[in-house]
Amino acid sequence: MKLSARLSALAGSSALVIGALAGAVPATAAPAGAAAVPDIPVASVKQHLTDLQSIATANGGNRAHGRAGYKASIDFVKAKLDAVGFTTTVQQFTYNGTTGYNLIADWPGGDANQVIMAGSHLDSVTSGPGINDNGSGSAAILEAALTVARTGYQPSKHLRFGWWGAEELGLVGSKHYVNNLPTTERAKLKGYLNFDMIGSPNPGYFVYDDDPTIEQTFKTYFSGIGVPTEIETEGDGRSDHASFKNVGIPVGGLFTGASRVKTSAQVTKWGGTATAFDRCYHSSCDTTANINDTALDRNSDAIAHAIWTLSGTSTQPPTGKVFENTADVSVPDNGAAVTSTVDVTGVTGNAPASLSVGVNIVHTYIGDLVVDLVAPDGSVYNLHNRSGGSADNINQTYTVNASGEVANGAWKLRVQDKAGADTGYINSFKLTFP
Ligand code: DTR
Ligand code: CA
Ligand code: ZN
Ligand code: ZN
Repeated sequence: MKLSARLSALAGSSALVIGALAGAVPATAAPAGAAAVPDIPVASVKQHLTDLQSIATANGGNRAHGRAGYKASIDFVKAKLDAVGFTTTVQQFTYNGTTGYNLIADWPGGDANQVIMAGSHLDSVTSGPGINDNGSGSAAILEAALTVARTGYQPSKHLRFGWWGAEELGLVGSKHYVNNLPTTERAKLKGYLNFDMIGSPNPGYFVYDDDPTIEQTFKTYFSGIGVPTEIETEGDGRSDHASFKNVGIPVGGLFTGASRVKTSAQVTKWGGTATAFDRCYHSSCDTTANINDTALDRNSDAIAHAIWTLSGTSTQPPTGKVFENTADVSVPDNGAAVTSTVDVTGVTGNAPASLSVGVNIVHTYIGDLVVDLVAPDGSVYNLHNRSGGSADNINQTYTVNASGEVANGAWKLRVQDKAGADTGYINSFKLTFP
């Protein structure tokens, strides 16, 4: 029974709804298929190491923060990337009273809201040229970047590469980068891959045990070439991935070992000797002679596998995945809120920026109603807030930016009737991934 005299509906809410669509959300193009992953020629990676060795030799024997050899290393890498079409930026910072440099290189194209980044620190310690630590990681991602350009790879996601300064002084460069990255930009980083020491002379094959998708991507590669891997146990906090992990960005990476001694079980697994993985760690003998070519080749190819695999498809859930609850739920007149739940399963990653929310509520005065979408973690997205006056029924598809929410879990439609004399029920609640 409608009351004749009623206050007009409250002003509309500043809902997170981007726009209420009358029809279904149009299907987006299927994500591009993964391109074939090219082999990374280890000879090319080794040539970069030879060049970095020459830079160290010409600049006092090292490529350390604040020394001429470091800036020369940055200029060397930047020139190669500029020549093949990357958009490069040199980011300056100050540490210990001296200027440091990060090099960021973006490959034009791909979804700017979904960025995959590979990074390595380019600085050495002052005691040597730092060819394994960390010319190896720097040279491998450089060659991966050059291969992207050479093959004209156009991934679904946006590709970014980073070479960090002053890692040896405490992850200084990567911390500076992350600290100066706006929150909105951090949210776009769907994965950071770190490569610090990947050519150790007495190598182990370690995979960081951080983001499970990234970890599995590396493990799949190595099992595909018949090389057993182990979880990197001492990695936490020990290299630049920590800067990204500390702000909630998914991370992963590879490592072949430093001063720790290879166990006899690991010798059985990987060959080599029960001595340090890298006996020249942070020493003057960390030269081009301090590299195991097989390890460098395998890890360079693993890097390419991960970059192509993680960037070649969208993290958006499969097109047209629908989750619906059609059970009727009575809405008490001027009473407590009630809910209808859908359990989303089998969807990797986060929900999309355009999550389609189908709402069908039978009611004789929709101005009484407050309708919210509640995400699995409890986040509330208001869909309807007492608008519509005496109109009957809500039968609408809303589009919600739920990209900050993990897709899998129990999503709820919450409805409350906040005025007397009219009532109704939830007829159906549907989530459709674009
Ligand atoms: N801190 C790195 C070397 C290093 C030592 N343990 C790990 C574990 C994972 C990655 C790197 C490292 C350096 O000296 O640059
Ligand atoms: Ca190769
Ligand atoms: Zn080091
Ligand atoms: Zn290092």
